[in-house]
Amino acid sequence: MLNLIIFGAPGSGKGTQSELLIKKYGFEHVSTGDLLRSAIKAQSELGKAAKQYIDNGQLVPDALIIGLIESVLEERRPQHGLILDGFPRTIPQAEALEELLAKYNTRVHAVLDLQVGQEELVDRLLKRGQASGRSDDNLETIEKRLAVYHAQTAPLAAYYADKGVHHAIQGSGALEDITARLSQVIDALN
Ligand code: B4P
Repeated sequence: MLNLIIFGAPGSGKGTQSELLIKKYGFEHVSTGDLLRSAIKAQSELGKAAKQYIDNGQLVPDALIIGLIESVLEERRPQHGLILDGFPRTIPQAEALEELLAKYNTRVHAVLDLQVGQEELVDRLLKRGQASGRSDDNLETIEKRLAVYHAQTAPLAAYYADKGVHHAIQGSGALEDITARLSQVIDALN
């Protein structure tokens, strides 16, 4: 089974396309953003620690995220195939993921990097903010999240290109066209 990372800037469609791919292929979905928002809602220790970072547009510290992923992988055995959505977001997270997957004798098979222009990203997130009221979808926080993405997360594209698993995917346009582009890569791996 395949372990995929769906990668891209905030608003690039990671969550949206993950859901469509799960319907099509039946992967397990692991979204660190969703897990953190659930932890905040449940007012768990993790949620309390994560809230201030998310509301400020910053990344939650690596140690917290890596601990979270470790327990999720224990629960949902990676042999069944995963879509990791929003993780890893830093080089230390990527290194930790490699070690964790190796424990299950598996690895990252592909990184699907959704590429969308900056203006469109801001536009999508502002629209979502109006509809969902998500605390980090306001202009000031969106701009911070995009800056954090460029500084801390975008370097992962080169990290995974070096490993031969990075795929750049045009992330603008109709949802089904983007799913078709992602599927081409997945089908070629299968
Ligand atoms: P996430 O929940 O991962 O938030 P995100 O990067 O903004 O992406 P999201 O999944 O929500 O949006 P999508 O691209 O699907 O993380 C939130 C916060 O949690 C982070 O800022 C950070 O603080 C923390 N966090 C999470 N993971 C972490 C980690 N590993 N390490 C440290 N901190 C972490 O975009 C969706 C929007 O675009 C939707 O509104 C959708 O309708 C729209 N859209 C999608 N496709 C479209 C299309 N083709 N055309 C038009 N609109 C489209």
